[in-house]
Amino acid sequence: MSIRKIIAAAVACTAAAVSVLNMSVSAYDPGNYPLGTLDPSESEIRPEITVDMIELTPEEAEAAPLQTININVSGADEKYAAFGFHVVYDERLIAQTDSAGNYAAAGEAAADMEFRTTVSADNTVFVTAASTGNKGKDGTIVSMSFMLPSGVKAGDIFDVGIEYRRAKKVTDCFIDYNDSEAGRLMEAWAFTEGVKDGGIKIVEKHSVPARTPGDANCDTEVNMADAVLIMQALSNPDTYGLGKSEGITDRGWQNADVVGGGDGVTNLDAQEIQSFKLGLVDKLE
Ligand SMILES: [Ca+2]
Ligand SMILES: [Ca+2]
Repeated sequence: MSIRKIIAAAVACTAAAVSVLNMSVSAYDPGNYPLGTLDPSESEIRPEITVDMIELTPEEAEAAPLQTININVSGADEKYAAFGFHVVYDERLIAQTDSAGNYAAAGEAAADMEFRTTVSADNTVFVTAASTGNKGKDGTIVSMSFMLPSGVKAGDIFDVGIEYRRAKKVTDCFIDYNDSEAGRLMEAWAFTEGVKDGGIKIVEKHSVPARTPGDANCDTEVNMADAVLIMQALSNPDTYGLGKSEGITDRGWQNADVVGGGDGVTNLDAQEIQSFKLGLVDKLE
């Protein structure tokens, strides 16, 4: 398919979509995608198209009401030649334009593609990009900026979602350069399984990640390095102690206390982690 044809189809789609604009902001509905005989589970390429979900406290939102939301692709590095879809956002958000009047910018993963955006109606921005070859990469493909209203409070959610739309001969797309069977399956997967909506969520305070018993260095794994860090923190607290730049963190300290009924971090905790790694202890708590 030629680049002109792809872009023409995508842009024409925008015009057509205006006539079916009686939609609300909602989570992506995979039922919109016409599968026909395609079975997405047969697709070897399984792209995810993910919209950032940003969490802010009311104070943070007040201090920085202008927020950038990225749309990211994974699982399709150099597998796609063109994409087109509709970004629908909460009507309380005000989408920002750049100096040329564009409502969205290409991300680095779409840097080698020809990128376009248009506004098809209130709260909806159509984004499309196409290239001569499968030049679409994994990473951020689209960035948009939104202004939050003032006076937001905890519990407020401002959705930013992706919608697949089609009208007559023109449709949204996520396709490869040769318009191959594998590419058709890829598109079917992307629009039925791969879309993850996002937006801006106002929270009372940021959630603290759950404690991982034994993970003293907070790298998400429990291994001998954690036992070593505990022993270092105890024997050389000036370098490895709590609060030192190379030292154990608050969270790591909480993770480290795995034995002794909350008696604090001692060499017995390091030993317990070693025993766990040797299979002598079933579980750390
Ligand atoms: Ca660790
Ligand atoms: Ca302990």
